[in-house]
Amino acid sequence: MKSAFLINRCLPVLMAASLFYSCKPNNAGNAVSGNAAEKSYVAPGKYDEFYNFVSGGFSGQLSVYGLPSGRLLRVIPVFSVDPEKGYGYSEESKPMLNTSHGFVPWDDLHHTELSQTNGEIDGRWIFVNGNNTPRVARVDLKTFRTAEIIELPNSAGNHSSPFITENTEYVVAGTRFSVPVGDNTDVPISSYKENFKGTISFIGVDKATGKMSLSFQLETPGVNFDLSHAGKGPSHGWFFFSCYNSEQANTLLEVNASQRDKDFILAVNWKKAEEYLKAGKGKKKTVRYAHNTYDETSHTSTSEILTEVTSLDPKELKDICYLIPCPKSPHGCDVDPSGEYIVGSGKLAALIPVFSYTKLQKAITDKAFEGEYDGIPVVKYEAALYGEVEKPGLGPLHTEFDGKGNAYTSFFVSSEIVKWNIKDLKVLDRAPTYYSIGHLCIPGGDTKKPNAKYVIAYNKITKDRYLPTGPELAQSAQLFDISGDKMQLILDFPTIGEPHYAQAVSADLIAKNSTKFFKLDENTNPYVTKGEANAKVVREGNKVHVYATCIRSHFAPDNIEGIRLGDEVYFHITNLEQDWDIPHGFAVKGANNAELLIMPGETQTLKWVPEKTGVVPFYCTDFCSALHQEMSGYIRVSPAGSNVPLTFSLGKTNTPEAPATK
Ligand code: RUQ
Ligand code: CUA
Repeated sequence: MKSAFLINRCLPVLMAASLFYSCKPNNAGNAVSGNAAEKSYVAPGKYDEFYNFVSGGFSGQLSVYGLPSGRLLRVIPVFSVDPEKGYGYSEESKPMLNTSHGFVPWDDLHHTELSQTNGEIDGRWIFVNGNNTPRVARVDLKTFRTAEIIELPNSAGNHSSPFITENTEYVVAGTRFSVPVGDNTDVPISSYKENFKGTISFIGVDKATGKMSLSFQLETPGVNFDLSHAGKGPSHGWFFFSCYNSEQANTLLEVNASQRDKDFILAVNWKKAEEYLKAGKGKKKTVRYAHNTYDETSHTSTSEILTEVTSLDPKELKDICYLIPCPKSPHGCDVDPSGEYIVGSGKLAALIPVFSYTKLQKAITDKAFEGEYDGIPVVKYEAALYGEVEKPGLGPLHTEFDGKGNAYTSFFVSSEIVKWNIKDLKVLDRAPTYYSIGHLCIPGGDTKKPNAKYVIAYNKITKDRYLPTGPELAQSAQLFDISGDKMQLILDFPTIGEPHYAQAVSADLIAKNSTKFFKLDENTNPYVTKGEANAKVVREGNKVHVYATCIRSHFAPDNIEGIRLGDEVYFHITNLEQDWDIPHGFAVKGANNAELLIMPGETQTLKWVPEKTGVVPFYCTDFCSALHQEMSGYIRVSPAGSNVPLTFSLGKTNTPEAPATK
């Protein structure tokens, strides 16, 4: 009844204007059930059962919530600078944001993918994508810090990323915007069809260390790759990518890229691609991309620029890529836990097609092709189709699975989650979301072993759901209990930035491995100071290196004189604490960057270029002890050429022979 109403109400809008407005569910009231508070309540001092890693969208960061409480546990800086933590501001972390375009302090983070072993979440790392300046990052789940960022050449709008294979062999990244590739990229935009290409990057992941390397790229037709998922179980060895703009339009895409009834899912046989690579069928291409790694013993990142990638051409290597027609402008591309069913979600389609891996293989063997698209064989729709979910809702985006034979699909336009059965394709339940859901997540919901206790909706629009905060309102997550037959809304909570994909995992898998502090003995930072006795200030030309320590509740040294205008001062601060949860902060008046937040056992460096003479205080910004307010010091800046000697001290008056300068 309701869905028919919504379809009637929304469809004309959708079709007539080709716009992608969303409808507000008509019963958008208080749909929370009676025992909701009980189900989402986690008593003070008690731990949550799940970690929920939620993309921050245009915040560029990754946030971590506890479930079922919805409590925000942490924001992990990844692609955007974070003055709170000194990320992108400390000398040690700046190289993390280096790219072939130089230092890039922001990105748009869309998707999360936890590392897997045998198709199950292993709790070691989480990968995330940077959409704008194409990058993939790996976050270490021992430290909850960004460990590595790799840039992707020949890519733009790195959206179809970072999806992984069942043993984390590869992380993939398909380009959303096709771009001119090769030596001359200064071409007319109107030459799109001839000069613009898509690419799919396969990033290899080292089993032991997680270290990423760009293994190879596939050069593809100039379409827009949107999302993807790897095969699993029987379909392990294959990857599936949705794409839109098979029209290859380059202007007014909302109209011109919505012409065809069907776009495609690209099926990639990556095991075959590996064989061709081994057989030397790849072509080396000259490119430029940055690869940045953070080392947790030196607490320092390094950035290198790499210049080569191996490219495979599926037009020549015929049996790597096949296209499956998929209605219409598909977004999500999701593979069920068995690995047999591939679900395409056409944003403008009024049904959900479910493809069969077995049928696809047969179609390929039988050459059941309807032709070629840009040199890639196109499998007949019916030959790969398992069946269609009819009238599921409007604007399907993403699907997750419960491991009990059911799928949960998000519908942006009709603003709901719809539960349906994979075998008989019947709709079983629907629940409104407030409002306009994008992604959704079931813990392990894209793996072989979902943990179907909850589904979480990540909503684009909140309108009247929270107290107004001016023109900009929070996005939100909504938690549903799915342990019974019907979805039951039990909580909603605002999120940071715009949440796209998110993943959740049982806390047991991660909490026990969490680092408590860094061992000072193991600190190999070149500027470490392993005790107050070693604190010093050293001048090298106009560079002054302050080797300082901090421990409750003082810095050593805390008085420094002999700095001159024109100097660059590097405060290398080592936190001597060896205890959990005792960071110290460091901030200097007038510094034009940020604070440092230094973890126990760690060394971090703040660069400061004084721009006027005088005495400048510095202090600890993190309330670390009863005498935190006393944790401060002074640094004296004299004119260029001044003869004030360089001195430093703690607990005694600074050199009496240093007179005030006029
Ligand atoms: S995309 S809904 Cu990157 Cu679906 Cu956000
Ligand atoms: Cu250290 Cu406050």
